Amino acid sequence: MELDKQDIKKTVFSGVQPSGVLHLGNYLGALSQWVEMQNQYNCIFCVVDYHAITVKQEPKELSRRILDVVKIYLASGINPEQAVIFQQSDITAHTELSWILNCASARLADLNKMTQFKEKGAKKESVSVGLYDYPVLMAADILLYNTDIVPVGDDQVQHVELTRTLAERFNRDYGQVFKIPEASVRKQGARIMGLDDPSKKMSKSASSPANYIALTDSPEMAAKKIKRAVTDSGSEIKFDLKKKPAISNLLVIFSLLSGINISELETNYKNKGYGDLKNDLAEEVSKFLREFQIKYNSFTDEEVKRILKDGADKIRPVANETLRRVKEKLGIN
Ligand code: AQP
Repeated sequence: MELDKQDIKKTVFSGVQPSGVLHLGNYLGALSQWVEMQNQYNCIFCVVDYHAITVKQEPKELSRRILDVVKIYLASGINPEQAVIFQQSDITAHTELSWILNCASARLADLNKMTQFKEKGAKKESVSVGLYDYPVLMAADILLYNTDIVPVGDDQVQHVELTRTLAERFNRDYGQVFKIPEASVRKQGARIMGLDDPSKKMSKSASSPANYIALTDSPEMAAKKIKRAVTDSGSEIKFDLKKKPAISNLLVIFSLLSGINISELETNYKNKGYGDLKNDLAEEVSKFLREFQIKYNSFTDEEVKRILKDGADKIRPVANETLRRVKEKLGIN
């Protein structure tokens, strides 16, 4: 029987590093998109712990955070009955394929172009080789599962582009193995900016907690952070990324959480000031966090460990089969 094209679901793969507390940027830029996709696609969501160790982590904290990231996935609405959730280090094919891509596809010139390394590396006195090489591991993560779509925030688009380059180069030089994936970036929310500095993205490794709203911040703390967020000169509430980057960022967060589009928000705040916008947004964020955290706190560590084990057991054969085909092409199977 011939399969109808409609019946073949596309595969979606994405992940988050357990490198700190997840924030609204992670949720609005990535996780909320994953939730929408799980009904339509074959979804695989990973906790990318090997990426987190590219910078020094405190071991006890890291193992705690791995479980917490899964709880965040679940609280965001990812359903483990629909989507596979697993821990990267549970499947050895990731590091094996990464090494192979390092040798067979990746070039220093490719990695030298990665802007995220330049930004992250610049802040540190000593930089690990892993931090430099992490886009190749990310390519391995994606390519192992014959991924079609990679939902990410816009800071990761360059890494998905590199993944395409490495896959195309391997297919050309050794024979067809890899599917060529595409990044999927939200029109709105692809880059939520820091509350303390709208020229930098909201980031879990930001030096000041005033930069982000953590998904585990108390609603009261989050409200305070919104009220203290930097604003722009002038008083008009208008979406204008160039002239009003801070207010535009607050409007994007407000719009995504409330479902009210930005032009409607501009109209609603026509004769009002920044303080009014911040008060209402603080309330919206607090309401979101209250509901989110009830769900987050309802999952036990035992449940999470079972979900991770089941996820890895289910998906490991797909990764191993891709790796087998790669090794065969290289003559090392
Ligand atoms: N500010 C952001 N706006 C929109 N999307 C964002 N993402 C991250 N920050 C924003 C997206 O969230 C997903 C998971 O990111 P990650 O944990 O893999 O690492 P990252 O992109 O490096 O995120 P952070 O918060 O900046 O972490 P650190 O500080 O540890 O590097 C990705 O899809 C990302 O695009």
